[in-house]
Order: sequence, then C-alpha cells, then structure tokens
Amino acid sequence: MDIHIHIDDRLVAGVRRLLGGRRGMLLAATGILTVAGVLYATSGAPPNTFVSGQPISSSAVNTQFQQLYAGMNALEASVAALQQPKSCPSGMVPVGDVCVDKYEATVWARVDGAPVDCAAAQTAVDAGIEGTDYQPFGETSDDYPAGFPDSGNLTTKLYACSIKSVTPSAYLTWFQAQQACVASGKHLITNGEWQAAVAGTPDPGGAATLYTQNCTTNFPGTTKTGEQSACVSGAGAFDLIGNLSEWVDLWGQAGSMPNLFMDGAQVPPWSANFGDGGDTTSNLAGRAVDGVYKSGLPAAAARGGSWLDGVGAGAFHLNLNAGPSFSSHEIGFRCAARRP
Ligand SMILES: [Ca+2]
Ligand SMILES: [Ca+2]
Repeated sequence: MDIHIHIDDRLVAGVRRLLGGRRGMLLAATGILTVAGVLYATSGAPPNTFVSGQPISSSAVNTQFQQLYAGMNALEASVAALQQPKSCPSGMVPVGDVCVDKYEATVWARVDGAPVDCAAAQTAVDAGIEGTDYQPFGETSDDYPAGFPDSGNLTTKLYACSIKSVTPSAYLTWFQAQQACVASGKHLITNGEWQAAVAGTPDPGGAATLYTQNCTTNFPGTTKTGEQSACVSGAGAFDLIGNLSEWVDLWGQAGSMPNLFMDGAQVPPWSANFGDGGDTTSNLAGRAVDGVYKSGLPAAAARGGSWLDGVGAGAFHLNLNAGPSFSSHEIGFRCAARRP
C-alpha cells in the first residue's frame, strides 16, 4: 500500500540551509532540526527523499523512520558520552576540580627541539632509552640551558612531565618551575591544591627510608619518583611528603623582623593530631634567602619537606625561607591542570 506524506518544501530547504557547515552546532539543538541533523550526519545526505504531492511506498517510509530511530539513538549515546566526566591526562590524578601530577615533576626537552609529549617521554623511560630522544634536566645539578634562565624569561622551552621511576628535577627557581608547567599546558600547583592532594599520605615521621616503602624523609638523597609505594595520597599522588620539597603557587610576606622564626628557624606549631605532630614551618616572619638572606624579598612557599627533613617533613610542612629566585637541591615541584 502506498501512502501520502506531505512535507513542506520550504521546511526542507530551511533545514538544508541551516545544516550547511553547522551540523555540529545543530546536533545540540532540539526538535526536528536535531533529528534531521543526526540523520544528515549518519547518512551523509539530507532526509529529503520525500517530494511534495508524490506517493511514497510504505517500505520507503519505514526505511526513513528506521534511519530516524537510529539517528536518535546515536544522538542519545553521544549526549551521554559528552555528559561523562573526562579523565585526567596521563600522569595526573583527579583532585576535586583539578588534575594533579601523580609524580614529582621532571623537566624535559626533546633532543630534536620538538615539543615534548610526556606520555612518549614515559615510554622512553620505560624502554630505558631516556636521553636518546628525551633529555631530562635538574636531576643531579643546575644544568638548565642558558635559554631557560632562573628568571623564567625563557627563549628555550622546557617541559614539566609527571613520570614514574626517574630522579625528580630540582635546582630550579620558582619561575623556572612555573614556566615548565606552562609549557606543558598546566600550572604550578597552588598551595590549596597541594593540600587537597596530600591528604591521606602516611607520614613516616623521622623513620629512616632505607629498605622501606615509606615517604623519603630520612635518606641520603632523593628516591626515584613513585617508587616508594607506601608514599601515596588518597587521591593517588606519590611523594607529596618528602623526597623533594615542592614549590607551590604561593608567595608570602617576608621582611626583616625581630622574630624567633626569621631566617630559617623552624618550629613545629601543629597539634599532635596533625600529621605526626612534628611537621615544621619556618621563616614565617623573616627575610627570604636568595643565596643570602635579603630584606624585601618575598618568600615562595615550598611544601612537604625533603629527604633530609625527617620528622619535620609532612602534610603540614611549610617552608618560607626561599625567595622565588632561589634554587636548591632540595626543592622541586609538580604541576596541576584544570580538570577536563
Ligand atoms: Ca615531595
Ligand atoms: Ca612529619
């Protein structure tokens, strides 16, 4: 049996005009335009096989409606997929509305000068060919190139990556740490983001790290990133306590004041139920160091403590000794990024 369906030609023409070059946008619209858009996207041709005033077979109608039905299902599936939260990039873990580097950062360049792909750098490390295509910096000395100066006013881009089983990069200023994060499309983690990320990390106190999987707070140097299996936070980030202390995006007031806590003096001001009760703060009302202590230099916060801070390292460790222009074998960093 043949049936008659009348479709206004002006509507078909209007749909066609709207579809031109804007299918993606139309997919988000509602009603007939959306259905037409999906069908158009699926079949590659507009659904204009009806001609006003001419009969069409029931099988052709059925075919059209089946296409519509399939198109609507496809739309429903794609909307559901869009509504799913996206996962963080490789080497990062979700912490609230941000992604945080899973490991202390390492700073890299590609030997051929191309931009660094951190996942590919991890593959190179896993394959034992680190240094062939991907060159790390700041692992054992201040070996950053002249184009990546202490001021961060760079002409050579270096990239911060969160990579397992490497020596984390130190010997860099706050400005260099920030630029390395920026090059990788991230930002230097903020103080608050760091605090959210560290929660749940067991603080080993002053216990020696040797032959344990605890955080590296009492050891003659750094351990490789992510290899202390017990040193992991609730969110799944490693080495937030100890190993390298970490620059965070927080500058503090400094200035020469006659205060007990100035010029690097440390106190454990926290209650006993905060970490192991021994975490230290230092220089909260003092001058900041840049080789020597200088009045008027702001302090940039370093968090978590390092391999030689012992009981003083921890989730509440805050060091305001160093100006942002200082670099040290004890201070590294990690990055964060907006959660997709
Ligand atoms: Ca650390
Ligand atoms: Ca501690």
